[in-house]
Amino acid sequence: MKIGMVCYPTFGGSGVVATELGIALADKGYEVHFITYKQPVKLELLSHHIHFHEVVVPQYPLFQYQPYELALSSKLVNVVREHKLDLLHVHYAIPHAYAGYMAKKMLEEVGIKIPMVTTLHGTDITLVGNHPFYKPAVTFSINKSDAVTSVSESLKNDTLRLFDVQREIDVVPNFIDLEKHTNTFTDCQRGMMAQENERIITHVSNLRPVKRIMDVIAVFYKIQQSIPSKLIMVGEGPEKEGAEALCHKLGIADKVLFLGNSDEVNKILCFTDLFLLPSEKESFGLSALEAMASGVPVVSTNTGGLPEVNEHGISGYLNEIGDVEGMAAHALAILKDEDTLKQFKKRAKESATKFQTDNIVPLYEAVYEKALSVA
Ligand code: GMT
Repeated sequence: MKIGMVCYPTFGGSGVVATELGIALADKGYEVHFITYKQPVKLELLSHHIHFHEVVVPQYPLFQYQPYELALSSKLVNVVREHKLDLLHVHYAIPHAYAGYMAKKMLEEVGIKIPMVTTLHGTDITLVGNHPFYKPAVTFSINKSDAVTSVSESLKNDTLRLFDVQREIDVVPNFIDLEKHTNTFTDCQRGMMAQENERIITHVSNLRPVKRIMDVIAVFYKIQQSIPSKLIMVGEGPEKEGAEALCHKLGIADKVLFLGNSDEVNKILCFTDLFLLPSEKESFGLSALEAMASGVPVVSTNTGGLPEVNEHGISGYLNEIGDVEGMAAHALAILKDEDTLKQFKKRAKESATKFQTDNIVPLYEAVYEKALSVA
């Protein structure tokens, strides 16, 4: 089967999932064509099973906003025709499902029928897509997809609650290649980051307001009052400056390292003792799963799909949004002694196994079969 994969090529979770899915499908013999404006960050190896087609948007001074959807739908038409694709899989509804539907309609004009699968990732439903400016177009393109998947039960429920959706939604959770996250490094180079007696706490995200970055700093502030520790902040985003300022104000700037975007998150997780994710909204929490796969317990909020990933009292703990005291108390409960920490690390890894690639990719294959049969 030849699949056109449409996604955001940047560090966001939806692009990572699309890329990992494309790679896993190519390993199974599918021909996968990524169609996006830049080569996806995690797509290192192009092979005869993996192709990349760049969507170029020519700049024209008349346009205040350059029409990316138009360029994408035209590119989709051309790639589908040239490479005889069988199916389109678009990740993140805005504007990919809309552009995909336009491409489908244009292809119908020349006698080509191609099904479109839309995967909803989170903010395309809960934050951006729900805005009245976008809602009619998002509702329309979800309803016009031949199959729709969401990355958690919680996101499925949000979609049905917030949108007038007539389509069935299949839940296909995000997944992880456990081998990549198995600590094969003999030396995690922990010494580069912290003293022997210090615990290492990590947060990875796009540092947007929805991640509640100030709560990360506030929770860490309380942890370091009881246990010698360091905080590693990975990612770039609009909250970074404010978070750095807060660290200075609290007098903990020397204990917090802002590393920026990194494609070596696995190495950082290798020496991490605890992962913090105090998000306001999180449809799944791929970064929490990545931490768990590396044997790192997670203290997170109980929002959205997080309870489907982080098992309370097993892989870590869940707290109400904004409950800084509770998150700090749970972090200290995990970090208090070697034995407890060891138990949580072991169980975090075990909890991650149900999301391993081999368990989840067949669910997408079944969705593809279903879309092909209804289109
Ligand atoms: O975390 C983000 O804001 C990025 C966003 C994306 O679309 O790339 O993440 C969403 O999709 C991820 C992959 O499915 C999920 O793991 C994240 O929970 C989800 N983010 C939110 O719902 C805020």
